[in-house]
Amino acid sequence: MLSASISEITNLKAGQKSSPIKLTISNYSDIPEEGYQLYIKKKEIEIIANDNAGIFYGIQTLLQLIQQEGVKIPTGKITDHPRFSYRGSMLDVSRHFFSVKDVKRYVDHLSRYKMNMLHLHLSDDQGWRIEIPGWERLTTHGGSTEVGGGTGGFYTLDDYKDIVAYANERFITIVPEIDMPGHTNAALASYHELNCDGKARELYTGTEVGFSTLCVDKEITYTFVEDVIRTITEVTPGPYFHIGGDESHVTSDEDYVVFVNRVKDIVRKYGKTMMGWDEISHADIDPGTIVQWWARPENALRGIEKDAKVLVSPASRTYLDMQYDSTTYLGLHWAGYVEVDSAYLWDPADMVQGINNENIIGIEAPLWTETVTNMEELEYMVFPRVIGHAELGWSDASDISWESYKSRLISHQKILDHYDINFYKSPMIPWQEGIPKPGVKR
Ligand code: TNX
Repeated sequence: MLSASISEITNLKAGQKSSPIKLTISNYSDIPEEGYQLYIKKKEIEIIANDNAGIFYGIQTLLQLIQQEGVKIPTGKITDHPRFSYRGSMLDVSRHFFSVKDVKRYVDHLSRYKMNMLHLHLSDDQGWRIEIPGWERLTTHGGSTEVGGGTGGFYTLDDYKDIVAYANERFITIVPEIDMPGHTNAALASYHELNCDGKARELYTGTEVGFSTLCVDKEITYTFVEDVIRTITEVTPGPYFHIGGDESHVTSDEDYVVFVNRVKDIVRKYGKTMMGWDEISHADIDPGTIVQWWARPENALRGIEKDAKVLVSPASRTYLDMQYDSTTYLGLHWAGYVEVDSAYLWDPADMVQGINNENIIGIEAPLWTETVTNMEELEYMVFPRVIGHAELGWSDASDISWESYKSRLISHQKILDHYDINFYKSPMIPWQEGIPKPGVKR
């Protein structure tokens, strides 16, 4: 359960008396959920917490200290806990498919920064990426391509369970998304009966958005949606199911509300909390629904009026597919350029009047993959920005400081190099050249 490298360092189990590293879970009234206290003494290190997650995060901190400082680390006490309960990233595996191995590597990256949610965008116009028994063509046909015309791919239910279990061991919850009623061309190409005109669409490998919709008037649509939601929720232990709901430009406003209202009942029937992009606040959403604010703050505010919680993902700050500057060789810039400072230097609860700490469940940084085709490119767009997003999710606003962050990023370079993570060497950060990798002899 705990990361391999720390068990190599300690080679001891929690509770073992003779260990110089003690891990203790008990009822500590002064430690909040997922929090921990780390005591570094001369001859002993102790981590205490109320839950496994807290111990895990204490270990991540200890590991970072050792990786940055070497085995001689300063003595002291660290008291730490997260600001928000939802700290995550999204990976679009539809526009370009990413293998189970790639997703696990991404999970590893996120877990080191104490993120606890990975949202998988499992379907879009360009590809359907998860097996649904009874609807095989979704994957055999709808999963057979991707942006640019590559061969795509999909996860079997066993693959998906494997990802869920791997993430769970690192205290990361998988949030599955099936985007609907728009962004559904891959499904509409696979089953003609899902189209209002009964005609199957062609597979799509371009990057336009907003041209597809499920047929809101047909009962088969809801049979389909229910099969999909039942199948996926059965293999998803986490509390959420994300229904997408963005950019349904060819669904009428009336149809959109009818559709989301019906899907809402299905999600509830299978015991999950519904999440969706901010447009879903137009529907009669239940209290506690999670509205993911990406574009329109007025949609998030409408959600709050309906007692929804807001997941903060404004494109201009959190979109990992936005270019760093005009010279970035990957990515898009419709929401502007997002350099390392603008990804980090903001407060989720101080962006829009009326979207306050108590309305916010957390922050998520999405990576859309229209232009991102492999792990190396993924890491280049994600790092170092996601480190800043992780800090915004974890630390109080009063602890956010650009000067301190900059110097901490420099010391993180060692860690990024150690794990062979490709990252953008922003000119804003005075990176150190040619640091030898730990363990590599010259
Ligand atoms: C908008 S963000 C989209 C995605 C695109 C992304 C590209 C959102 C809910 N919809 O379909 O991939 O922009 O940046």
